[in-house]
Amino acid sequence: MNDRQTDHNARRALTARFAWLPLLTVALASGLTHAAADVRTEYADGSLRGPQVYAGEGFHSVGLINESADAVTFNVYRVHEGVGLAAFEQTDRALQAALQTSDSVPAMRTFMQQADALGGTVVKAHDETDMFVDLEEGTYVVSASVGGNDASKPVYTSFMVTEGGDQGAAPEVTNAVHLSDFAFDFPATVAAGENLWEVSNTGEQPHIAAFFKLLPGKTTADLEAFLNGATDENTPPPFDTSTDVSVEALTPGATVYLPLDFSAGTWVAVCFVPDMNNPATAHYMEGMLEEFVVN
Ligand SMILES: [Cu+2]
Repeated sequence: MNDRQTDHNARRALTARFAWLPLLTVALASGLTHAAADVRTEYADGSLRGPQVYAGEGFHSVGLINESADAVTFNVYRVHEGVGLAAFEQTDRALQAALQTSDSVPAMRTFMQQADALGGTVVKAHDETDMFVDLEEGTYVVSASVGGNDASKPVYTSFMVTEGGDQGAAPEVTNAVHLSDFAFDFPATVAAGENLWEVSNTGEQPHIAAFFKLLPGKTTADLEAFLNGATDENTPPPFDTSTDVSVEALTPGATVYLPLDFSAGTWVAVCFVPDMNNPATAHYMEGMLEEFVVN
């Protein structure tokens, strides 16, 4: 990436996209009515609150509630047995810091030894996103980072999942996409509006999906040139910087059900995770960059 100042806000927005955990926004249609989520986590006044225990394995809704006036990035993690919460938070903070450097692979490997990343998203100010997670007995952590670009200082809450209660079934969806090494398989055309998506990581590395809506007349090649720093410093971003949609990190084998809201237009899905076997290369350079049309 180059350091040239194109448009400050656009650059700032773009910088946020280069970390694979603290990404972006799912722009949920406002005015949606939410059934109360099974597990409600709430960000307000700089801290994140949630239940300490949830009784119920299987698929359950995790409410990502943002009471603040800023966009907040939420991530959900399952912590491996024997890993303390303090150790996990230290590992996650170290990863967030490492993602801003050119060699984040050691921090990624440490993270993957300690926890699974189960997805997440950015929630707009004063909004809520409910995602469905396949809960198992064990310890879960939810993190929240303001603005998606202050990833070194997430706040956390954790809860234990115990047996009993409802055994949740997977929700029915009409949209599904797989994240593999190194490709997406989005349908060629997608219906506009908010839809629940089943997103699965079928690869052996962590993946994300950041979405860029191309401006009229711009192409995927224009986006690639911009992402690679190959465009002139006076060239504005070829995408709409006001419509952020993303799926946060999923570790191999993880599946999340997440509402995504695409407006009509041409979109490009991009994965910025560095190749763990080739750290100088991001997944999007190896095939995880795919265009699809929304109408
Ligand atoms: Cu990837």
